[in-house]
Amino acid sequence: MNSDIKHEQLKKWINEVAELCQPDQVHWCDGTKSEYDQLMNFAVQHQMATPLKKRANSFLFRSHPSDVARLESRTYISTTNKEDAGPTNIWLDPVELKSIMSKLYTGCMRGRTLYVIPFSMGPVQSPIAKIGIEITDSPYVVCNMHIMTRVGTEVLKKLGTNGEYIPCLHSIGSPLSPGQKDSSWPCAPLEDKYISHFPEENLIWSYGSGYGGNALLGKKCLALRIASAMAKREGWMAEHMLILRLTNPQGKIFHIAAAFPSACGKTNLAMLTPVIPGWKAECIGDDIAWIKLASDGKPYAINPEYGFFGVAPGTSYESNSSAMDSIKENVIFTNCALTDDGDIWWEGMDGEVPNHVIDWKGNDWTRGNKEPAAHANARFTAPARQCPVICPDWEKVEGVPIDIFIFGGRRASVVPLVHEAYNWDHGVFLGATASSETTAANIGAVGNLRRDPFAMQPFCGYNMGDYFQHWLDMGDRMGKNAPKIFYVNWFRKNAEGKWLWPGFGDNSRVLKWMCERVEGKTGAVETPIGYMPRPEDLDLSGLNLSPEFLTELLRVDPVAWQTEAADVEKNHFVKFGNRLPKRLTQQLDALKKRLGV
Ligand code: SAT
Ligand code: MN
Repeated sequence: MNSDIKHEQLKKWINEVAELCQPDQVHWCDGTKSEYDQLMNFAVQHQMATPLKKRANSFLFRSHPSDVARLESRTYISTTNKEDAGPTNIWLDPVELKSIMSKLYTGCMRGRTLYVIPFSMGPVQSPIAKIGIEITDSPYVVCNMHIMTRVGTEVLKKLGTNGEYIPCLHSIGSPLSPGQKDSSWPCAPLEDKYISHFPEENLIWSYGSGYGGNALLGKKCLALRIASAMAKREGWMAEHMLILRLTNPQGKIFHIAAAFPSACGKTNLAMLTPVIPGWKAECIGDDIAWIKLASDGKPYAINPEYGFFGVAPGTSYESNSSAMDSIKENVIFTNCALTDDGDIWWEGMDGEVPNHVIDWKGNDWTRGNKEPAAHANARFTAPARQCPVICPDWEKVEGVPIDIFIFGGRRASVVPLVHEAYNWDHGVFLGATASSETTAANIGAVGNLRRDPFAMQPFCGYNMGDYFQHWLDMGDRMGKNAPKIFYVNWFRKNAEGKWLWPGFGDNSRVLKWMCERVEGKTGAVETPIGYMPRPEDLDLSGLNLSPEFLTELLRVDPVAWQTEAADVEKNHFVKFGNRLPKRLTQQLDALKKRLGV
């Protein structure tokens, strides 16, 4: 196939990388099913994957116990000036970082195949789409990329002889000497792992990890970190947002884009089954939105991905039946448990807990074992087209017009079920001060409260202060077409530690209120933190929610919010120095005034 490639610069880059990494051979991916099947056969033969008897064309992989999630502590934004990476990113000088990594890359693919994956983020013909070329030595990565992105010949055709692409270099960092037996999940030790971004030259270098966002470089690395920097330069938005279409009983359509941190229920909200009669929900994307202003002045969003890389534990017919129906066949499972009859299992799945499974580490596990059988960040990789509620317009090249932005996170206390921004600047303030308890999607402590602005803390490829300004600028450009902005918290608990809100399909009640706010059809009260629904403004019919729970869900505690405001001022905004837009300081002052501080 190499001889068919007409893009001289691309061939040159591949040759240079091959010389550096010294693979046994080079394979150009064509994205076909037979290519996928061959790679899966290879993985099965080498005991890297287990075919599942109960799910057609589906496979289970178990990762190395040290390589189970994104690694924020080894993720770098490498810009000429440190200030351009900003206070929320880890920075290294590009010359230094490239020198360290070039040494690691030297000979790192010995005994392996170098795969060249031409992929498109977004429908190939979409004016919003971007092309990437990932080089990897991991068949697991190639198969995942087949599902998560549009891969192959069509992409190369679009690239032509001199089209632009984003180079994404990946190696698991585990060369094989002649005759050496491979392990089932080769990877490099922690101190050699690097997930590096050079936004000034749209370049990604990743080394040492084979897991998720560290290795499937189209996702967080390209579609968020590099794309956010491109979007800033080019006047569009790359956001960590699901995209959802809601249709009300009168047939009016609303599009919602919602940002929540990793493992906070984006996939569940993206596929929700409304509990309120007559409302319909359809999924467009579950993780990333690329948004451009069209000639009508409205923001249009596409989902740049082609599949779902969803958190498995907790997914069930009860919590997300559409996700369960999306994963019946053609799925890659990672770090789930294996049942005795050849199916997968995880904590929170419907039905009985099995008596015996093989756990994610490959060991026998029996019911009652204190350790979970599936890793908390176990994942399924499934084609988006298999989702029963995928929107017929999910691949529309021009995207869908966004009416509502939502921000949120996991907060056991303080933050009420929902509040609405007073205006665009206030909405940007809500995004900029978003906070959440950390989850297993990143290697590190779980449950720690942190600021996660716009759910982009791990994914913004430049100075977050400049990113805040970009949001303000986009609002100025949109004017009256700017979507309304809301903030939600599905995770508030009572004093006994019980969830106050049922979540999942019942979240449609909150979305209904938002749509009615957009239409000017329902009421709200002004509170120090924003507009909020009165109990009678929410459609709670058929929900058995105690009045005490409802009161607590909608309660704004001024003292707790004074503490929040002080935390924003002293521990958060202060980090951004002169890159913090004045308009956000004004929003903080206005909040403090409303709180009587
Ligand atoms: O591993 S990923 O980065 O793709 C998943 C996530 O953190 O959202
Ligand atoms: Mn995500």
